[in-house]
Amino acid sequence: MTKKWWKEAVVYQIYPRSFKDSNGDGIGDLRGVIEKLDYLKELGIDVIWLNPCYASPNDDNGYDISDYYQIMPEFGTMDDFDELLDEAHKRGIRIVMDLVVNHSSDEHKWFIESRSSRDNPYRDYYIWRDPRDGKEPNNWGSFFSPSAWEYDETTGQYYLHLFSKKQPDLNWEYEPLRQEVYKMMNFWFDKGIDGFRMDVINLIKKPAGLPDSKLPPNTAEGYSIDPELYANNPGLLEFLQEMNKNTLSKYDCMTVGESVCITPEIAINYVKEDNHALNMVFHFEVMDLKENFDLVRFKKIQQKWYDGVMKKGGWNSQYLNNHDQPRQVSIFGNDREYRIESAKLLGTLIHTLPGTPYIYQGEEIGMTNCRFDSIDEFKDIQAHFSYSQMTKKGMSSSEVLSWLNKYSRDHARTPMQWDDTENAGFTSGKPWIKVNPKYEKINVKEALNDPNSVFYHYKKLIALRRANEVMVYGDFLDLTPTHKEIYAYTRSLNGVEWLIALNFTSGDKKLDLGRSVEGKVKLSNYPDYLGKGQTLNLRPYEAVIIEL
Ligand code: TEU
Ligand code: CA
Repeated sequence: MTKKWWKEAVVYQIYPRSFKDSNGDGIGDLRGVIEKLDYLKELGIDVIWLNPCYASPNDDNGYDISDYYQIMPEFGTMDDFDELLDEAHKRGIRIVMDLVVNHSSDEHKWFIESRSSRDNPYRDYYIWRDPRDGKEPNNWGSFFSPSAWEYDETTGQYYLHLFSKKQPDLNWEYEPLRQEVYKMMNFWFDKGIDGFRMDVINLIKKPAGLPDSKLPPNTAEGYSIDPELYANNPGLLEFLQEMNKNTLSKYDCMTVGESVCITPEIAINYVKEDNHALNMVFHFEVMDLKENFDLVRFKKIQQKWYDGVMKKGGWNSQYLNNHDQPRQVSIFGNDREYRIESAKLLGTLIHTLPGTPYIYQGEEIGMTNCRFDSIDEFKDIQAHFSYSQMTKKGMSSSEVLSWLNKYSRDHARTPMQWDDTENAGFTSGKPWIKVNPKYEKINVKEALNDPNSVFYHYKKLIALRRANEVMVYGDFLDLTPTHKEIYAYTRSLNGVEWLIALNFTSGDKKLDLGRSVEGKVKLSNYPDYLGKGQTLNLRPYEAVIIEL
């Protein structure tokens, strides 16, 4: 396995809007990130992935970019960005930006031009089609609105938008558009950034002829949202390779491509080193378990991605939450009696499974889901779309609210909890979104004062990874593929063998592993270790790393 810094790194994701507000307008900003760099240095992370901070009307919080060369004024200026990059680099922290090029904002100058007339030079930057029988060109549904098509009076055609109607899809078939994207990427690389997380990158190639979806309608209005049809279309790899040749290959950078509906069989083509496309992808297979977690299925997913990607010359990512997902401790752990233990267990899991671990802001202090009391408290466009779809399909508004209270993207977007002062120390003004009332107990200040906090467990995990190649390059062997409650596996490299044993339940569990479980404890979320001979003896949410 070739050695690369991005395989050894731990990435910390920052959602700038909710991280730290430096000027009291209630919105997190880049100077807020600068203020907290020493905190991140203390944690020990290697890379920051910054969610979009480009100019945007914020229909989808920055995933609708109106100028790829400008910083969103609410977040600061280009000088602030340059300073952030510089200050991060001084501390040995790299910065990865979000690349959102499946779509732009409808307020981008390309789209304003494009929609102005059929023969405008920018017309083909987007995907325009004639009406079919006076209606949409096909039956596609959008992730954020019923139809994926919006009619534009000026030119009498529809444009495609897989997300909101303020996020028109870019036309990757058109070479000048592709060259504009590469130029823009090189602009950021030349500033010194260290890579890109690529938003829904496997949607940029549309299926030839834009055929109707064969799925039965799945929106209340009769359209079919069909991610499988939109994703991984023939020709995508060639686009990624062209991008690599024109941009990525010229820099020492890392890339991670967010990819919907992706399997290891498909992903290996994008991330195999010899294919010169991406370094790794984010897949959704683990996230798909969130409404019905099943440890055996989770293990199968890990095994499949290890065999199908890591063993075949590619690399994986490991994450359990991000800005689009509920808080991991509320979904995969126990955010009540065992919040601390289970938060540490989940951290141990993603740092010891094969692949690059991604921490989402607040995860390192065990932040939980928030309670939202009415639909108005939700800020996310997707929450409002789900609310309207689910109520149209017959759910009561209280049923939808309780669903959103588990799964909304806004759980990740409540402000980072810095201390127990008003608004969790996030802002001196009025926060743009509700602060989770649990901040009085769960906050950074508290965590830093408690040697047993989730924070220090993460800090130790990161330090262990830095000091022990076995955590990065070690072979992975699942010892308990069918066990529903305990996950035990080894990582081994050059004669060093580590056993990782995790109890996913709130009960005491014993298990005869059929091989020795004794050795030196490298890290645990309990003060002692009860494993003897061949028998694991784990307390609720116990997570141990043993050097055998
Ligand atoms: O997310 C892509 C995506 O598939 C999400 O809409 C996902 O289905 C959902 O959030 C899971 O509940 C990316 C970005 O991460 C997201 O924030 C953007 O809204 C979206 O693309 C459009 O740019
Ligand atoms: Ca601010």
